[in-house]
Amino acid sequence: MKVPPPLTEIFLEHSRFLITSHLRPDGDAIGSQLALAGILEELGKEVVIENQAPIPENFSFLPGAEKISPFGEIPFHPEVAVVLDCPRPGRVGVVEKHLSAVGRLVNIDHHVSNSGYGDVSWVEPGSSSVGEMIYHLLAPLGVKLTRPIALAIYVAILTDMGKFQYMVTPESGARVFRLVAELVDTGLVPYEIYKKVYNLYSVAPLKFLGEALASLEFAAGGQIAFFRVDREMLARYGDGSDVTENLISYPRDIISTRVALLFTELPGGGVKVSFRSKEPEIIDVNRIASRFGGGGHPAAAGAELPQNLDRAVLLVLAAVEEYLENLGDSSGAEGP
Ligand SMILES: [Mn+2]
Repeated sequence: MKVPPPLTEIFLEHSRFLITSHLRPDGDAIGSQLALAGILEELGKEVVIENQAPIPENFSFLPGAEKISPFGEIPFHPEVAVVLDCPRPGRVGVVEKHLSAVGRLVNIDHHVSNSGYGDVSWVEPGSSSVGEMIYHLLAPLGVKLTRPIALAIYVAILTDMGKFQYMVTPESGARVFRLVAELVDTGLVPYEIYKKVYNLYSVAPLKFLGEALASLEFAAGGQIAFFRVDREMLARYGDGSDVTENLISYPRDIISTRVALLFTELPGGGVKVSFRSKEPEIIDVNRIASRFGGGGHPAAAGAELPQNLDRAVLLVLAAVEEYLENLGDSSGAEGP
């Protein structure tokens, strides 16, 4: 993984930075933002992190979390805006209004669907997470790995790799585990981090999970497993963003399932669709999601549809079924 020299230069030459990431931030969005902010502060830079929404509660234990401010007034005029983990700049939501006022835009991402926007763009589709990419900024910028930076990168990798499940080759597995070992060497306790990130002791996500699992549906002879979560169901379990987080990982353990889908009705209308592929080399869900204006990775992607829930389910199921039918016989049953 090689950091483009113009990126190193932009971080060294400027002194005021705005960092942002995508709507409904996950562990990689939050972790990579805090890690980059930590690195820039070690260099004596002024940094503000601005997201559309406040930090999710399960990430608020991270050092520096109080630096993440919701959209509003920025205390200084940034020279450089850095967008993390966003295939398109529009994914940042209302913060996009502030991006246009900043002279230089930097795009750091690992989504294969990234459009390459920005004055400086660094995209590594083979990276586990943006957090892993941020780690590689340390050496060229001459910053030592501190425990708070290591913790932020650890959470980015832990969450984007589904608790270290998704490294799909020996090479990526060894690379990520070596990096994680170095992070843990700063004094991290993996079990303590796991408990904080995954809300081990809260009741609502478990009750929600029970109801959702009981309503799991199938299509294409069991090859597709999907959940539909409507607003009424979400309302019964709080705000919903953290209760739906891990739902989609469950159908992957069903033998017949090749693609898992989660349809979540959005408060403002429309439907968020999450796609997961158990065989990303054969079934590239980024390609299916991109047909609906979304994108992501071959193994995990997302899209938002303007239709109502039932209509969105029909449209997406038809697209996935067509994709499966077009795979032909040769690639069919032989998953990885
Ligand atoms: Mn990510």
